[in-house]
Amino acid sequence: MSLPANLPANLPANLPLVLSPEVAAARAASRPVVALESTIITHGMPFPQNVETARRVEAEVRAGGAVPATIAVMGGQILIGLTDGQLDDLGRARDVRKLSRADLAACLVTGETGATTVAATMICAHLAGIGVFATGGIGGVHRGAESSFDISADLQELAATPVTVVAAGAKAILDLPKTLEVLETLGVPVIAVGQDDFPAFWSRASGLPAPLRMDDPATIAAAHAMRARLGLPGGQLVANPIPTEAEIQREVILPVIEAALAEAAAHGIAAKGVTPFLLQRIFELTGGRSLDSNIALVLNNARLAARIAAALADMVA
Ligand code: PSU
Repeated sequence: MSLPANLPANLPANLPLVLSPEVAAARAASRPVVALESTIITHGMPFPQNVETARRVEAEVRAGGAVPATIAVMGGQILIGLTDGQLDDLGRARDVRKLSRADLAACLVTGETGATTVAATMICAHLAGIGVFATGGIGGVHRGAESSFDISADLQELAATPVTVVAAGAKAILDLPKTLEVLETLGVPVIAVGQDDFPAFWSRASGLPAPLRMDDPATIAAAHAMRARLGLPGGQLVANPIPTEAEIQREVILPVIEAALAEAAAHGIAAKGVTPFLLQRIFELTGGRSLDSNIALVLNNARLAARIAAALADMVA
């Protein structure tokens, strides 16, 4: 395997990692970088809103004083920071693999194109020395998990990999009480921002208290650094509620979720297919409103992640 020319000196040289020149320069100078995932582009939103949103999210990170690093797998390499053309190709592509911890290495070996989920993005961000990552909502414990055993690998990754993930909570299609229970069991700090309630993706409130609350990005960055000093593995989940003007009230979205779940069950949708199917059906059933909310919450998360990354960089400097 050829060595990427633009690796900073402090990264192991045999990794199949290619940092964009902008990300490599920021890393080398210890300037703030925010990782961004690509499954939200390929499996979470329709074209062309997916590409438009990815660009707006990157712009939001830049406006917050950090460098965006959108992560995907192409041609046997993990790309940390995509060009505009690569972003567009990914947004239009079909049959892109949805990569989690289990299939990241396989995709690198076969040379297929793969989009990274929260779990895979955390792994790649950590390999590239990036500590902060913004997404929409993490995966979690699916409803009916007591018989299906469908629990997202994102939860286990939060327990294993030291990256702070900024999300609008977990997607409300999930069983949120069980998701919080598993996060507690795994020792993952769940930190609500600006409120006590754990946010529910399209809605600000879930009716469930978050275990921790921190309203200041510098405190979140300090907690990230403290975990490293203590030698604790794993990251933090920063649960940032959707802006009020963009939220869909729980009583409005819950019946829509129930309808989409019933359809998924009737069609026998399982495993990796469940979340993309539900997001698409909820988009259709809300006449596109769920997508507008999803876009607003991702932009909001990118803004906060940039501030946390900046605070972390200040601590390192
Ligand atoms: N956030 C969004 N939309 C998405 C996702 C996050 O706003 O589609 C993706 C993330 O990549 C996350 C995945 O890891 O959904 C969860 O998939 P699953 O439930 O199959 O683990």
